[in-house]
Amino acid sequence: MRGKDNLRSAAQVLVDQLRIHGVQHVFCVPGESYLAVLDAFHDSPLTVTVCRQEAGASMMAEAIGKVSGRPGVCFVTRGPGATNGAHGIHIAQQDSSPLVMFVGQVARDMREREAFQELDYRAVFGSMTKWTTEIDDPARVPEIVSRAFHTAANGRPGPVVIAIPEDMLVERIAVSDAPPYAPIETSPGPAEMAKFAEMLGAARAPIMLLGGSRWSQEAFDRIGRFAQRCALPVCTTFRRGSLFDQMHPCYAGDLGIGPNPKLLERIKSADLVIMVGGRLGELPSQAYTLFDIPRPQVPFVHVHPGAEELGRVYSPQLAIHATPTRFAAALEQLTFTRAPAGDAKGAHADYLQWTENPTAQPGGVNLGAVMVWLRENLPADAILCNGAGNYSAWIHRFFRFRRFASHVAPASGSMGYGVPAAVAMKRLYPDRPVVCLAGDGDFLMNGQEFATAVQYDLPFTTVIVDNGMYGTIRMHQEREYPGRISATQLRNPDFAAYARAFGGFGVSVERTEDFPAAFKAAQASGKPAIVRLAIDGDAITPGTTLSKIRAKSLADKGS
Ligand SMILES: Cc1ncc(C[n+]2csc(CCOP(=O)(O)OP(=O)(O)O)c2C)c(N)n1
Ligand SMILES: [Mg+2]
Repeated sequence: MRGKDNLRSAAQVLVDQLRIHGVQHVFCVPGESYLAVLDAFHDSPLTVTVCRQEAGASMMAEAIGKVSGRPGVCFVTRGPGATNGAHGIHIAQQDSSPLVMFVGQVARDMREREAFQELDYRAVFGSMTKWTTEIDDPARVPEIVSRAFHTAANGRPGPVVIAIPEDMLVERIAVSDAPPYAPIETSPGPAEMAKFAEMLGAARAPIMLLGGSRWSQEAFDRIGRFAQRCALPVCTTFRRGSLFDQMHPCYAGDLGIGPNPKLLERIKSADLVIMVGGRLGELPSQAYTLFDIPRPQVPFVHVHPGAEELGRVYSPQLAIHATPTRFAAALEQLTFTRAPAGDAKGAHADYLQWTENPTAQPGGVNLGAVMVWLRENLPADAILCNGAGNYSAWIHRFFRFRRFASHVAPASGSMGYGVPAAVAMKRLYPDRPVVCLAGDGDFLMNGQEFATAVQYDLPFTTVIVDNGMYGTIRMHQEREYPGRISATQLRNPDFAAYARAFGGFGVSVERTEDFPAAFKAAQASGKPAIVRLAIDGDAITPGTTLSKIRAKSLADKGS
């Protein structure tokens, strides 16, 4: 909007620029350091979600970037707002998600005095972002915002931080808008694809691993068709389960924490490993034990949109610098002189067997049975969000994702992600069912965003897996220091009452057979809801119990 002088404030230019770059949602916690932007929101068509803590705001923006491939946007105030917001920045970095975070900054003439809440953002965020900058000259707002969107979204996506001094924001200027940014796709060359066809045609036990970002529904469909054509087993890497239809006849399973031992055997005995989109980081590489570094013992093809990631840890026989979307498109054209012959059938049978039935668990509620009920009763377009904790092992093992981007969870292993991600998903897709799964520790890291869900009438259901502890760490404790419980016990609030106090629906479940009715009641309430599950602390993973881990460790240490 222009004033009487026919000029716009830098804040107005900035907000106009967001619209031009296709932004619909911004997430924020307000601050006096960027009042002029808040004012520009007033007249803009942007949908603003005001949050309760900046970690929630930055995670919501990251979740939008993760599922859409377009930069999510959040605004936080200087100093403490910025450091709270760091949480989403780190996730965007590790998960390769495009994110632009704007941070209010002290006035330009006060800088370097350690003015109120002043920070040097280039120093603070320098190692966590693709780019951190500060806008000194209002005339450069269009240029810098344009660069931020290109930088965040292209190559290997990631976070960008832009500090905006408060006096700069109110300056009135005549400046032209920059055009919308466009994602830059990199395609594999004919020589790389010919080599790929030759390697795949020669392989007798190939396997494809999917991960990273820069995917699309179309790429998801194309990889599915290609896998079928080549009988190629395909597995997904940690927290990327919805890059492939898990009931596809070629789906081999989830390569994350606690994978199917048969899947690990299959990968170890493969004669060709193809990693598409991801980095083969610590979790999918099973703490860097699966393959030799730098040259894997097995022919290795790495397809990645960031040239700097190719050869970073693993030196591939064939490096393909391409986005997964373009690589998937190129696969459709691929011809073979020798037909590939993978064991997709065997791989999928192993997957089905590993995930079919919940394992026996101590206590009244079997989380495996809950996951099986959810997979059988949620529609395919449902979105599942979660954070970190051992409870998520049951999701990875028993839930079956069927649609692209239907799982929104941090590959970075960050707790507190599920509720903000669910808020963002319900903002983005009001008509799709959204379910959040959270541990009791995990939930209370950003559980205050339940208030945001109530404020904007976002009816999603949060299932809280309440085992009264930071279970993951207790598990590690029992393995390393058996019987010496330290700082892992939790005394929890009444989570159902918490939901009601916020204006939502709350119910507590003590037995597996009561879960379906409780979940249905939560959904029927039409409100943000919490279904709290009382979980026996001994039920620590789908495969073993806490007491068995302790007993084994004591026996090992005694011997
Ligand atoms: C932000 C953050 N802080 C700490 C950790 C370390 N950590 C990983 S899992 C975990 C415990 C999770 O507890 P809970 O959510 O109750 O799930 P549970 O393991 O009990 O199922 C902790 C503290 C982390 N991953 N992220
Ligand atoms: Mg717990």
